[in-house]
Amino acid sequence: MVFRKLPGVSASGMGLRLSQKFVFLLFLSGLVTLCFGALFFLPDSVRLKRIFLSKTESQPVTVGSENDVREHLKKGAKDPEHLRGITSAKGETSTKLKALSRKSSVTNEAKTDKKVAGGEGANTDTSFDYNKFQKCLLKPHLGIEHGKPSDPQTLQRREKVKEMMKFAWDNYKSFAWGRNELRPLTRNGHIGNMFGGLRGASIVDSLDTLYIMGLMDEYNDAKEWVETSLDLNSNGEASLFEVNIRYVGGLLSAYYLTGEEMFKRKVMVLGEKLLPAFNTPTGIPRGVINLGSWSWGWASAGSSILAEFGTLHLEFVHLSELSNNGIYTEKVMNIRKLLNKIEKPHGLYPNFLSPVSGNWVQHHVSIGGLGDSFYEYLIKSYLMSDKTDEEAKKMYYSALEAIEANLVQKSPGGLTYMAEWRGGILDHKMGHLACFSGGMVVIGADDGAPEKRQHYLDLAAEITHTCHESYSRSATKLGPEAFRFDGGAEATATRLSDRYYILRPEVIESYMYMWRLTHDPKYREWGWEAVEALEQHCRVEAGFSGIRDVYAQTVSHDNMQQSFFLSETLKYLYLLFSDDDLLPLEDWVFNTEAHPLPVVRKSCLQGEGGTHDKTTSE
Ligand code: DMJ
Repeated sequence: MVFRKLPGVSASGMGLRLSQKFVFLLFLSGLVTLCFGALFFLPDSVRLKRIFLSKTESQPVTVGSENDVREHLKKGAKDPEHLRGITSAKGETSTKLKALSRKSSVTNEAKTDKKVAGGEGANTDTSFDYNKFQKCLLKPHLGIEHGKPSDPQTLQRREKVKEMMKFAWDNYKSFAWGRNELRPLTRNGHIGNMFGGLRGASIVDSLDTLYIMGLMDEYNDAKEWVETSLDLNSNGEASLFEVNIRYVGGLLSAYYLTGEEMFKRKVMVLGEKLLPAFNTPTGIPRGVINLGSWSWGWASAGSSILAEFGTLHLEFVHLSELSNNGIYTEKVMNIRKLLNKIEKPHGLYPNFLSPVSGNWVQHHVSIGGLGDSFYEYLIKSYLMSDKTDEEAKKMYYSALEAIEANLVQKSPGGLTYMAEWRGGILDHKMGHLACFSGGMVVIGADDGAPEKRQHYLDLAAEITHTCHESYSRSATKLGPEAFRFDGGAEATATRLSDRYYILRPEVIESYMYMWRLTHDPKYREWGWEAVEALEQHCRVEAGFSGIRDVYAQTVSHDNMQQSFFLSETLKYLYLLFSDDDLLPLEDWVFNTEAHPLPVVRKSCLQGEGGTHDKTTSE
């Protein structure tokens, strides 16, 4: 910059007066601060940013199931937030928590580094009283005779589902043991990049399913592998969401069902490794976390996904329960605090939020992928709190009201569906993932306004019916990844890329809840149709595989037995054909990967405890 000599200004001292020098210096320092601040908003790929804001992690991994919509991260979602100024919503709590979690994580890593296969013995408070917990349940968790149905046809169907689980498991064990998932056509294992080096996703996801089905030899093999071979000292980039719902959820539920202390120790170690993800200016966690090294990570300003940071609450509350350390609950309550405070377009929650500024990044709203389990966790947080979490309840019913006002549609053929919303414009499409919402609406039907109870039951039934139609209108009787209601389509996929089925559970999940809450036999029939279709089209010689086109008469397999098939699809089918006293809904909520977590009865747990021995079937 060139400074010209101004008339009347002394040439001495670079030609500037003291006050002018001061203004100039002020201007200069402002400029430097601005430039430095702007670095945070540059894309991660810009060299300058890497030089000045070096961090320990590398590029984000792809998250979500292989074909999951969360794949948008892989495509590098454009982040308009980069262009905005920082309006940090970070409150006092998150600053305090940042300091706390930094300390605890470092300490834990130092401890776990010295240990083998899982680093047991990390920050675990062993004071959790498992016997007392059991006494606080209202009913025995496995019911009378493990929920065995009295009617022979239902029993036979349940046995069939158990056989499917054993077949899926045995093949995983033979060809992919210790890997994350089975590739049934090539008979080998798949590791993928969602779990940051963690292995055995199918084992951890299967523990509770094997246990409730009474497949005890298989359960014991799974338990032994977790004990001896589940190495939590991995060092890769993982999806916080996927690790939480599958590993944390799977281990928590294995502990609560069996009382095996080893599961608790493992989950405590893993829980601590997730805490650094929350070290962002807002406390909204980033989607990707390096499990191996503690890092700030927040210089990476990509947006966080509603369904990911909104799907931690159930597991984190239980991590606090078991460790007697409030940090986990504080982390998720901080997320909720921000979501409550932020303005919501038409009362809706968009799918992307900047963890740096705490602002929405795009106005895309969906009950399917990217949004789905956030809504699920609101109502389940309320139910899991023994109906004491009034804030979750309020958020859930207001969100549902906004969804009904803006997204729920009726097709010309009379099918109710939940469209997607893009800045006020409706996309008349429903994803398979959105089909969980029949189950969600029905479990919340009783606790809304009394005059709305019947309305919610009807809405849940209509959505479940629509999702069933998406199955029955295909050649295979399995549903596509997404189906549309425009251009003459009614619950069918119009794009080639939406025609696949990857063994997803959501439609069957809604059948299970609808059955439990209405006992309308059609839900069991619909579930059985799905079993027959799975057997006919997805069962191959060495396991189960997804298919590429549900409308094709001759199927083409995708060579992947997803871990959620064992954890969710088969578990929900088994429950559908069991009596209601197997994992009664009064005592258990299922996380979004179908891992049962118990209702937290604070007053009972802190008081004398329940009076009944719930350890054995009554
Ligand atoms: C599962 O991992 C979970 O249900 C998740 O919430 C959504 N996607 C898969 C199953 O489709």
